[in-house]
Parts: sequence; C-alpha cells; structure tokens
Amino acid sequence: MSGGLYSMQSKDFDKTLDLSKVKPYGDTMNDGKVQLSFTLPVPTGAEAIEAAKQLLKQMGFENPQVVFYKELTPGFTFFNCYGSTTHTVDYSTIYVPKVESDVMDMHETDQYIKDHIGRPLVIIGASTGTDAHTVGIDAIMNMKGYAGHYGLERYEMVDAYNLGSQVPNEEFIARAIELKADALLVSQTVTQKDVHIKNLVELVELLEAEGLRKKVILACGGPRISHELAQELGYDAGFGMNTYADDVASYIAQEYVRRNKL
Ligand code: B12
Repeated sequence: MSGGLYSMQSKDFDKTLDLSKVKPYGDTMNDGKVQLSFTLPVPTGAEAIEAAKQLLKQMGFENPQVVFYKELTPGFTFFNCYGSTTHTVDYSTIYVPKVESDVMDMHETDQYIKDHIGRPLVIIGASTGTDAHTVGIDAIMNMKGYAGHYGLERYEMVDAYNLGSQVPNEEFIARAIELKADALLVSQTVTQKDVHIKNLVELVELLEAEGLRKKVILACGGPRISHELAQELGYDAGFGMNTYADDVASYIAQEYVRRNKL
C-alpha cells in the first residue's frame, strides 16, 4: 500500500529534521522523548518520586514523569521515567573509525581465500586473562554460528581453533606459534577496573617481545570494544556488539591479501 498518510508524515519529518541538531524521537520529530530507569537509595514514597523528578530536571529533561516505581528492598526504590531532553547532537560532524573491509558471507569469503590465498587461514581465538565469558567468542567461532551466521569453524578455508576462556596470554601465544596462526582473536567482556585494557596491552607487549606482533593479524572484540580503542591499544582491528563471523572473516582475508600484496 502506498499510503498517503505515511508519505505526508515522512515529508513532515524531512522538513523538521536538522542533522546538526538531532534529538531523540518519541512520538513526533524533535520531541526529545527519553525513557530511562535507575534506582535511588531512598525509601519508596512521594519524596522518592520527587527526588527522581528533580534528578531528571538536573539531567536536562523537561516534563519529567515517573511512570513506574517499586521498592527493591527496604531503603531502595527503582524508577522508570520519561522526560524530554533539551540537549541535541551534531550528527553531521560525527566521525567514527571503523574496520575498513567489504563484508562477505561465508561462501564468498571461502571463495575469496581460494582465489587469492590458495590455502586455509589459521585463526585462533580465546577469551583471555581472567575473563570467563565464552559466549562472545563462541558466537564468532562455533560451527553452528550465531543469529543465523555460521561461525569460523564452519568455513572450508579457515582452520579455526577456539581455546575457550581464561586463557593466559603466554599460553595463547604458545598455541599461536605451535599452530602457525595467521590471525589471533581475543575476546574481552569484563571491563571493571579497566582489566581488559591491562590484559589486551599485555598481549601486545608479549607478542612484540617474541617478534610476532607484525607477523599476525591481531583483532579483539567484546561488547565494550571499539575499533578506535583496539587501534589505540596496538591491535589491527576491534569489533563490538552485533559482530558476526562474516565481519571478522572478511576482514582477516582481505587484510591478509593487502599485507602480502597477493
Ligand atoms: C552470561 C554472563 C555471564 C556468565 C558467562 C558464561 C559463559 N560461559 O560465557 C557467567 C555467569 C559465568 C558470568 C560471570 C561473570 N560476569 Co557476566 N555476564 C553474562 C551476561 C549475562 C551475558 C554475556 C553474554 O553472553 N552476551 C552474549 C554475547 C553473544 O555477546 P557479546 O559477548 O557482546 O559478544 C558479541 C560481540 O561483543 C562480539 N564479540 C565478543 N567477543 C569477540 C571477540 C572477537 C575477536 C570479535 C571479532 C567479536 C567479539 O561478537 C559477539 C556476537 O555479536 C552479561 C550481561 C549482558 N546481558 O550482557 C554479564 C556481564 C558481562 N558479566 C559481568 C560480570 C561483572 C561478571 C562477573 C565478574 C560477576 C562476578 N562478580 O563474579 C563474572 C566474571 C567472572 C570472570 N572471571 O570473568 C558484567 C560485566 C561488567 C563490566 N563492564 O565489566 C556484565 C555486563 C553484567 C553486569 N551488568 O554487570 N557472566
């Protein structure tokens, strides 16, 4: 259906949307509506609701509303709130460094490796240091894949080794040497007290000490990892939320070809 009402609305959107002053969209363009939730360490009651509203005003929200509240435990109240933010962002000037490669699916990447490299790439991955979270690295590497995207173990032209979690950096490097890895994948989920930074940097330093850093493609990933952070820490690439094996495999294959001028 080519609805007249819908196209009228989108024309209105276009007229009022200014990308140099973007605000959240709730019901209408530029209404600034935000939903947020938090807990205050105060007893449930009218004073607690007033405290939540005052806090919202100080955060820059107009028309603050508490739409739900509940005592979590005596002395603590949880809130769901709405408000209209008075702040805007200039979307037109935003630049975010990203991994530069064409994302291919598994079949295309396998074919690309066959055509340009002619042998399977060896990729090892682990959740390193004290990090016990395996779901992220499994999503990238497991045969069965994640959210409809096959993992690296499924690729015909990738020899994938998933070493699991809590792998010390020294052991990770020893396995990389033993397996003659082309690429190393590090997963980091816990970021409390910047433990991920220390651990990621330690791996780079150990690789450098072994004279291996330049010989491998080094990538890290996790829910709080960005490409920018990864590069700052000495990695070739960083991948965050909603990454699939397709993204990583495409990147590694293309980067390998770039480096080796194949
Ligand atoms: C499941 C879980 C656990 C399980 C882990 C089981 C397992 N086998 O993995 C258990 C119960 C063991 C656990 C333990 C802990 N957990 Co926990 N856990 C979670 C939880 C609920 C889900 C994480 C998850 O599986 N996400 C799903 C995967 C698919 O997403 P992902 O990891 O982001 O991966 C994707 C991308 O990031 C990316 N990616 C990830 N890695 C890599 C690597 C590469 C190379 C690439 C390319 C991409 C990539 O691709 C993936 C797919 O898109 C989160 C909360 C949450 N809802 O997120 C907390 C959470 C991560 N845990 C947390 C904490 C604090 C802990 C503990 C420290 C708790 C404690 N005090 O004991 C311990 C950690 C102990 C340790 N030594 O690490 C915090 C971390 C806070 C922080 N910022 O540091 C969270 C956020 C909970 C919270 N809100 O406080 N946890």
